[in-house]
Formats: sequence, structure tokens, C-alpha cells
Amino acid sequence: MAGKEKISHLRDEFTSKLKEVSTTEELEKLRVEFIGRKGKVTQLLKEIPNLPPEERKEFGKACNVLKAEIESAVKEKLKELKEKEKRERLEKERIDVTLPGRRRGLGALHPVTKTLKEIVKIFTSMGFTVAEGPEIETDFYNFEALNIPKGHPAREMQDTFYISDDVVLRTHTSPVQVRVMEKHQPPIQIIAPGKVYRKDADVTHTPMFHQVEGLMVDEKVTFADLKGVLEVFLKEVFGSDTKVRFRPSYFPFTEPSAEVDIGCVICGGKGCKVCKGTGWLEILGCGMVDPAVFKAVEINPETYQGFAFGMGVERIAMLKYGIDDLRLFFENDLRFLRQFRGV
Ligand code: 2NM
Repeated sequence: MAGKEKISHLRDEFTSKLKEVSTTEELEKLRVEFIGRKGKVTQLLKEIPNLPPEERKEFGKACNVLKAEIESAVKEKLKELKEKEKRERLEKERIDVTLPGRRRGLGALHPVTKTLKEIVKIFTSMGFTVAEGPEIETDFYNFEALNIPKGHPAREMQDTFYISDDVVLRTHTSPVQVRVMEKHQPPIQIIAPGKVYRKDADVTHTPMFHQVEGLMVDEKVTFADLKGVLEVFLKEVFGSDTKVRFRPSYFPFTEPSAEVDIGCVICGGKGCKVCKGTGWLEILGCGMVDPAVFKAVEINPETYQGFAFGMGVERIAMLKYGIDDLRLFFENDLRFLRQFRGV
């Protein structure tokens, strides 16, 4: 084949192959195939010495023209392909900014938290202030100052977690009230909500539960004040029709002491499994602060009287929401907890 024909043949071959190229990688392969170091055009240039001398110049020139044409065609095509690839990439990465965002599922307060907050709200609306204190207490604040000396049966009754001989996990929130009375002279009107710990675990007892205790101390505070405050409280929590009764009882830190029952919220007083056929539910304990407690905190019992009360939050939450198994509060099963959204 004559030199000129070879050149035009190569040009046609390149042109038709270029049409098939659709990626930058393919284009680079094609460039190497024609004008790379061992490429077809480069190969032609190497044949120059074999040509008759008069043809060499023209043939060399034609080869260089073809090489230059290929170079510029490759450059042109590269630009085109890069733009095309960029367009495709942008299309793939496109996001619809008008799409609505993914909504976060709304959480719910735990039923114990809800109940605790409601109890606190009722008492603060009656003028009580929230007081807090340590969950790890000394024997003095948890027992001694509350008229529960060593050897007193209430110590064994309360199944205490001991950290050392003298340090315990508080078994009630009364030590908070002892600390307040020790620091402040009356008038005192506080509630102490929080976690308490007792060493028992069965179907109706957990080693940690929540309590709210209350304390009001002033001149001339009477049992009638105690009755009034607790009746208002119980009618707020369980409804204004709720029946309330006071039964004599015993606590080391109050005298006289009473337990308070409400008419059964399950059967309405007819008698059922929850109230064990009595029509009444025990809901809290209370009494007039024993003079021995006042003496321990240097408040003069001749001048001041006070009432105190205490209740378990989990028990109130169970009755309020009709929950029959205490363990549900501690399993954190979302199917249970989600039912308290918006309640
Ligand atoms: C109860 C029942 C009766 C009580 C007594 C005191 C204090 F510190 F003033 F002595 N705080 N809480 C008390 C009284 C608690 O819980 C069932």
C-alpha cells in the first residue's frame, strides 16, 4: 500500500473508532493505540527511512498532520466526555430539597415521672417547696434522728442496703426533711420527692422505688391541717368524688400516726381483687411529728407542731393508670411506655 493510502486508511480507522468511544478511559486507550509510543501513527513515522528519498519529506509531513489532527480530535472529545460525565454525576447526586424531612418519633415521659410531676405540682400549688438531699445517707439522718435507734424493730423491717456500718442507701426521703429542720427554724412547708432503696425484690417490691414525703411545721399546726391537705391532694389526683378515710397506725417518727385509704378506684368500693374485697386502697402514711424528732434537730416541741406524710409514687401511678404489674415500670418495653404519650 502506498504511503498516502496508509495515512488516509489510518485516518478513517481513527475517525470511525472515535465515534464508538463513550468514556474517558476508552478515549485514552484509543489515543495510545494511534499516537502512543508504540502507536500506529508513530509506527508509520518509523518507516520513513525505508522510503525513496524524494517521498520522505512529504510522507513525514502527512504523518505529522495526521498526528496533530488526532491530538486535537482527542482533546476535543476529552472535553466533551468530561462534560458528559460531570452531567451524569450531578444527575445521580441530585437531591430534592423540597422533600419533607424525616420526622423524629415523639417520646413520652415515663408514667412514674408523670405521676411524680403531678404530685409535686399539687403540693407546690398549696405552698410547699421541693427539697432534695443525698441518696447515700448516714445512719443518723436515715434512722437515729427519726426516732429509730439501733435495735429498733423498724430497722429490720426496712431491709436496709448498708454501704458501711454507718452509711446506708436511704430507705425513705425523711432524711431530707431532717436536714431541712436541722438547718432552718419553722415555718417549714416542704416536700421531698426522690428515689429510695430497700433490700427486697418480689412481684410487688423493687429494690429502688420513688417516694414523696411532706412536712409542715409551724406554731399551731394540727391534725386537722394534715387531713385538709391530704384530702385536697387525693381528690386532685383521683378525682373530686374520691372517698378518703384515716385509720390509726404506727410510725416511729410520728405520734399520733395514721394510714390513709381511698375508695377503690377499680371497683368503686364494691370490693374486688385489687382492694381484696375491702372496697378501700391504702395510699399513704402520715402523722404528727414526734417530739423526739424535733429534739434531734433542735426545734422546740413546746412552741412548734408539725405534720408529715409519705407515699410511694409507683403505687399511685399503678392505681391512677390501672397498671396491675409493678415490673412494667422497670422493663422499659416501648409498647408499654408509648401508651403514655400525651396522657
Ligand atoms: C411517712 C409516714 C409518716 C415522715 C416523717 C418525717 C419527718 F422527717 F418529719 F419526721 N418525714 N416523713 C413520715 C411520716 C413519713 O411515710 C409513710
